[in-house]
Amino acid sequence: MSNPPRLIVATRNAHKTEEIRAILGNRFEVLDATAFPEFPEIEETGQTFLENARLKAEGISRQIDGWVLSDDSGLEVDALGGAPGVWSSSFGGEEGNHGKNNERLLREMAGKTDRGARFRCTMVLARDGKERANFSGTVEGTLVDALRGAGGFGYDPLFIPEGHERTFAELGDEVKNSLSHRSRALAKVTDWLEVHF
Ligand code: ITT
Repeated sequence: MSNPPRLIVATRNAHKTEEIRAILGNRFEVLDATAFPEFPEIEETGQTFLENARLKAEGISRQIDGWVLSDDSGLEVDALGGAPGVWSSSFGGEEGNHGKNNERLLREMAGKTDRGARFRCTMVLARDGKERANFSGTVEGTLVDALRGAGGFGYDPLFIPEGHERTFAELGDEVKNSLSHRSRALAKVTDWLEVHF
């Protein structure tokens, strides 16, 4: 049997890679920054998920040969006018500190009756420094007023997806990966790759 095709995920967030690996199963060999010492640091200077996803996919694929997939994602909260959005990973003041991010979200949502929110994920596929296609996926839901559950990452302990009563962190990986923003974007990626790979 031949080896599955390689997909290089333009991320340093191990949780994203784990989810992408779990969703794709054995259809692709999924690698990320940990497999490449030369993985460049990409500054996310974009104002939208798509701009940042482009910067990551094109930047990494300029340095590394093969199909590169980026994931720019975040939480949009209705009562906060769509914040934290593209700034989700540093909302609490420190890049990638999920505890501080959740503390700030709880603080800003205290007493708010509109609890609507969605996760959004935008993915870009690139090769040789150029975008080849982009995709996105969302999942609607509501925010709870205290952390619930130990699974997932980021804002998962505060987010109940539509049609459920438990947070992503309580529902666990299998349920999350069956309906998340990431899995919805990834379904479009795999459809595209089946035609173009
Ligand atoms: P890379 O840029 O290296 O991929 P990152 O974590 O900085 O990693 P983003 O800039 O896309 O990635 O920010 C994503 C943030 O959005 C992440 O840190 C979480 O705060 C939030 N987020 C995205 N997807 C999530 C999910 O499935 N569950 C919970 N929070 C999520």
